[in-house]
Amino acid sequence: MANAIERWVEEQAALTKPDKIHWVQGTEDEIRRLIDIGIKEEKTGGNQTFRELNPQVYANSYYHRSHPTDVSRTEHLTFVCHPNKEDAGPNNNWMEPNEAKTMVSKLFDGCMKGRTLYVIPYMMGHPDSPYAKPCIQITDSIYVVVSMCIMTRVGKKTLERIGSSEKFVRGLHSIGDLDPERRYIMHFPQEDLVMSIGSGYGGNALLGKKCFSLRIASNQGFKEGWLAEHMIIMGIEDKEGRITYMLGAFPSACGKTNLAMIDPVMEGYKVTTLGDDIAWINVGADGRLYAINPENGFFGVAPGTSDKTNYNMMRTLRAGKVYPTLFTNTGLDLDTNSPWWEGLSKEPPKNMLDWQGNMYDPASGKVAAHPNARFTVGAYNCPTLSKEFDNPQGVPISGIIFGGRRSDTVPLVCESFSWEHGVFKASSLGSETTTAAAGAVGVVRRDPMAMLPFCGYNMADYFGHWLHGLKLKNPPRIFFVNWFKKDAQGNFAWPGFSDNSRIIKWMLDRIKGSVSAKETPVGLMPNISDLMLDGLDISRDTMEKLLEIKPEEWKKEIAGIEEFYGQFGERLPKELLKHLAELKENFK
Ligand code: SAT
Ligand code: MN
Repeated sequence: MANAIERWVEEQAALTKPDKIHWVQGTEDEIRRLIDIGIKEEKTGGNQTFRELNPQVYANSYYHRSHPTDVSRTEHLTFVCHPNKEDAGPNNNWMEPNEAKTMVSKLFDGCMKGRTLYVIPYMMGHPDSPYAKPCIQITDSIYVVVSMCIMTRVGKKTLERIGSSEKFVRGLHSIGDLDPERRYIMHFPQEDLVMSIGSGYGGNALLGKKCFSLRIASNQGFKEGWLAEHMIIMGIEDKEGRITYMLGAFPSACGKTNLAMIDPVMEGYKVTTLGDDIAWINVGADGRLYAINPENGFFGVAPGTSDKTNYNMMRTLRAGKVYPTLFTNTGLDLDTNSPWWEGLSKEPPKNMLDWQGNMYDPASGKVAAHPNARFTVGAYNCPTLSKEFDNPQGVPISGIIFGGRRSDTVPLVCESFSWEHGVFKASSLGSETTTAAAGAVGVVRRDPMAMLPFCGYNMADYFGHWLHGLKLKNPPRIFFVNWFKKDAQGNFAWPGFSDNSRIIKWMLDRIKGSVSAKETPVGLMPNISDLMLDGLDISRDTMEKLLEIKPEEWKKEIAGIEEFYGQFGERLPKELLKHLAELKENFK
């Protein structure tokens, strides 16, 4: 008698009609063999899947070029299919579940003819963690299989954990014909099911990532009393060797990964990394929040990453110790056979292919790497990886940092008056858009908790869950940062990167209770004299501007929040309206 996994795989095979079925084990040998197939493979969507890179430069690493239209998440074709439209909320595309399944099933019908169907059993979270979840993904892309082996814990333990149970998260994926018009990412939260076709891009195709660990899992957390969040997890060790764990939420490509691996400028301080993208957060017996990173690797933006901006990530990329490292849609330096991207070095290599495989001409004014070119690398390669990375219980959280990219309005740092006030501020977080999602770049978009594209249910209910759904006795402090404020000349006023640790230091002092803060209309803010600015070439005047609250700007901000809140109607928690009214009052 076949078990539930086998039955489900058989059904999907009957639909997609592959030539072969391959059950992935996730061993080093197997990954090696899959990469070899990908190296030999004549064509996949117009490209060789993998090309071996120079191990002298990046150990154990491979180059991949995607289909030119398949370079980012496609939010407009991503659907959350609750039976009831209102449960998906105004922030999600919605389709009735049966209609959605019928529609995509037609696209899946026979889509794997002549291809291999790979079955990937994987865990999100350490297999020993009570918070981990077993999942099965089916895919027809070797690139996706190898990426999943890097990003998640693939292997037999998942099959053991599922056993004869029906309870596992199902993900059906095919690259289909890579036609952007026939590219759908469908979520069925009622069934813990994702169906994704037409894309090989991380967030669309590695179904353990945004699809499960955020959209489906946030809905599970809503029902079960926990949170699935778009957050980094880091530990900051002070001079006395005490480690304080914090979470940080920023929209994609806002320097989130750099923050997770920051090298503090303060003598004696050290950052340890637990996660750069996703946190699952549960309430412990002591009423505190505990976070685990469900992932096992980093899928980061390459452009802008360098020894200067993120030395620890560069060391991670060069390590090649555990699992191969992938580079996708970067340029390819033909002289050294190594990847290159804007920001890696001042001068581009002389003899280079761009991300589409054409000779790169620096005079063309075009970029060599796609702005959303990515690396995929195993977490154990990270020199700053926390000793607690595999701790099944997770780490206790003392602070949450929210941030966005704002040229004005939002000060460098600010602490909320309370948990509830922090939820209000986080629910109205705004950020200027970047290239990680398809669409216009540089406009302010409200992105609550940096979860707008990832919340798998009505965001009004999600705010309610933050306010009332957790049995919190000991809430962490909530901080808001903006590293991106600009001066009158349009330049960033704050140096950013490792100097951001100075602001983290203030947060640690707040958590310890060793510094006071100023009350302002928008929250608690530092006295400049309490910030560690030694060795930083920044004027008092610039610092004041960075911490300035301009009523004209905030009046606009309030109008923006009101407009954003309007779409939730009656479902929006009253507490948030109360805080909005107070904010308005503060500026009268
Ligand atoms: O692939 S991810 O969705 O994780 C990255 C991104 O596009 O934001
Ligand atoms: Mn992300």
